[in-house]
Amino acid sequence: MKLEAITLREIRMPLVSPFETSFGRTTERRILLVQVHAGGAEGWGEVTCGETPFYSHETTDTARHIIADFIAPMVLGKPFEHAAELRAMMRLIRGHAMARAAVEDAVWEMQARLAGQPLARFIGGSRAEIACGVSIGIKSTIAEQIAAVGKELAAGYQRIKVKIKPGWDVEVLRALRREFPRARLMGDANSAYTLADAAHLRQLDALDLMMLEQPLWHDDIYFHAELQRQLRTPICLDESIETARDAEQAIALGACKIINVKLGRVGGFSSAREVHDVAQRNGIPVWCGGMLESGIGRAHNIAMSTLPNFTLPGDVSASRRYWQEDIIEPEVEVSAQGTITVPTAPGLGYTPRLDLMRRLTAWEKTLR
Ligand code: OSB
Ligand code: MG
Repeated sequence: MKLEAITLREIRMPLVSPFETSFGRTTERRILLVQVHAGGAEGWGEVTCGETPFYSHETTDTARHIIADFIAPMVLGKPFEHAAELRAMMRLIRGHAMARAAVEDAVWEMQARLAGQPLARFIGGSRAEIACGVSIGIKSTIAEQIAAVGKELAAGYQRIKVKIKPGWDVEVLRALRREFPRARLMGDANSAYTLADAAHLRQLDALDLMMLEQPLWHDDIYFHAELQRQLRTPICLDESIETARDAEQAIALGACKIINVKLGRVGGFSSAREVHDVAQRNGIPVWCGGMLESGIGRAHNIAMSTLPNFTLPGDVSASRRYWQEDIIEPEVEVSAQGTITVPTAPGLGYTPRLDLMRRLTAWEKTLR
C-alpha cells in the first residue's frame, strides 16, 4: 500500500481544570492530529507532545514542521506492506519521536480497520479491559490535594499519582498516606531533583509508595541507578526511556524497577512493543503513561495497555477528567472498579467527531 495524503489539523482544547507539574502549568492544549489516507481508507493519529519544550524537546510547532517538511516526503507515495515498516522509512530523523509516532500509529489504526480487527488485537494485545489510575497535578494547598485524591479514589481509580517537586513532596505524600492508608499512591517528579536530594527522597521509603517516577534528569539512566541503590521505593522511568535500548540499559544498570511506556515518547507502536518485550523478558512491569491526550491518543493508549506486560494501572483515565466534550464517540468511560472496557469494533473502536473537531480547529493542511 501507499499513503496518498496526510492531513494535519491543530485543534485547541481547554482542559476542564489546569494541570500543574514541576515544569509548568497547562490550561489549554494545542493538539496536532494526523489523518493518513490510502486507497479510500483512512487512519487517525495524535501527536502527544506538549506546547512547550519542557517535558521533551518536541512541541506542537516542531511536530508540524517535522511532519510537513520531513516525514511527509519520506512516506508519501512510498510502497510498504505493514505499519511496522514506517519506522525504518523515517529512520534518518533523530529524535522527534512523537511526530513520527503520530504518523506510524495512524497507519496501524488504518490497517487494523482494513483487517477488520480492533487496534488492540492488531498490535498483539489480548485484554478485554484495562486497569486505570489517575495523574493529579500540583494543588495550592495540602487540603486541596487531599480532596482531589479522595474524589478520584471514590470514583474507583485503582492507583493515584500526584505530581511532586522540591517544596511539594514528602510532606504532601505523608499527608496523603495518613488520609488514605491503603491507597496505591505514587509521586512523579518530572526530573525535578538531583542526586544531592537522595537523603531527602529517602524519607519517602516510610510511606509505602508504589513507585517514584522520574526523580532525576530527563536524559539520565546511570545516576538513577545510583539513587535506586539508596532507595527502597521502586523507581519508575518515564522521560529517560525513548527506545528499547534505553530500557535494556536501565534494567541492566538497576536504574528502575518499573517502566512507564508512552506511545509517543518511544516513537509509536513498533518501538513500544519492543520496550514492552525487553521489560517483560527481564521481569520489569510496565504501565501506560499519558500526555493529556484527546480521545484519539487515548484510544491508542487503551489499545497499547492490552499487551500482556502492562500489569500496572496506567495514566489512562476518563475523557471527562480532561474535556468538556471529547472528540470521539462514545467518550472514554471508567467503571466504578477503575477499569476501561476495550472496544471491539475494528480500528480505533471509537468514532472521531468531525463536526466537533471542525469547531476546535485552528488550522488544517493536507500534504500530498
Ligand atoms: O510525566 O507523566 C507525565 C502529562 C504531561 C506531561 C507529562 C506527564 C503528564 C501526566 C498526565 O502525568 C497523564 C495524563 O493524565 O494524561
Ligand atoms: Mg511522568
